[in-house]
Amino acid sequence: MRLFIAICLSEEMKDALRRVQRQMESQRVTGNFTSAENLHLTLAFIGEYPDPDAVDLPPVEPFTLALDGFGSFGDLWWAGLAPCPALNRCVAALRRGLADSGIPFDRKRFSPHITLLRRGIGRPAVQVPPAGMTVDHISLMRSDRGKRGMVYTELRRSEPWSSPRKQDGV
Ligand code: 2AM
Repeated sequence: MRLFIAICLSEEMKDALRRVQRQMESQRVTGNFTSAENLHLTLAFIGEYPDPDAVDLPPVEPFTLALDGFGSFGDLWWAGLAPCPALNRCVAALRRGLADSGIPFDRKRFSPHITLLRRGIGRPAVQVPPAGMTVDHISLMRSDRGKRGMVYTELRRSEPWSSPRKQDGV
């Protein structure tokens, strides 16, 4: 089973990202655009792993994410996020938990991005509309190759956050 951990995006965020994709299309940029249902923010990529139940998803103290910026890694084009220390803390806690439980994951430095286009041809110049969302959980996702591209399925969510005293079992 191919697994990763992600933040699933709100409809408002997806609408804003679809608008960015439409700007790219109107500039005759081509490639594999991520479908609206597949837009997500990856926090940790596990890859092939047989036991999804072993993956611990730490509760997330709610925080706000906001779209900010646009760029590319080679021919992969992405929308970025405003700097967010709470997001970085969430990813650090998640990755620490994975490491402690011996679950392998891609240890490349976290570089928050939402992939909009893969194998892009052209040089888009776009405006990313303002959009934001509150994040109160993270999701364990399964990735399968479907007939029309990748299919991402949410397997499980982190438990809701409760106050630190409760988290410590006090
Ligand atoms: P990407 O958007 O930059 O391609 C499912 O494959 C998700 O995991 C994608 O969002 C992908 O990121 C991300 N991912 C991170 N590391 C990966 C890796 N080594 N191989 C495949 N996908 C990876």
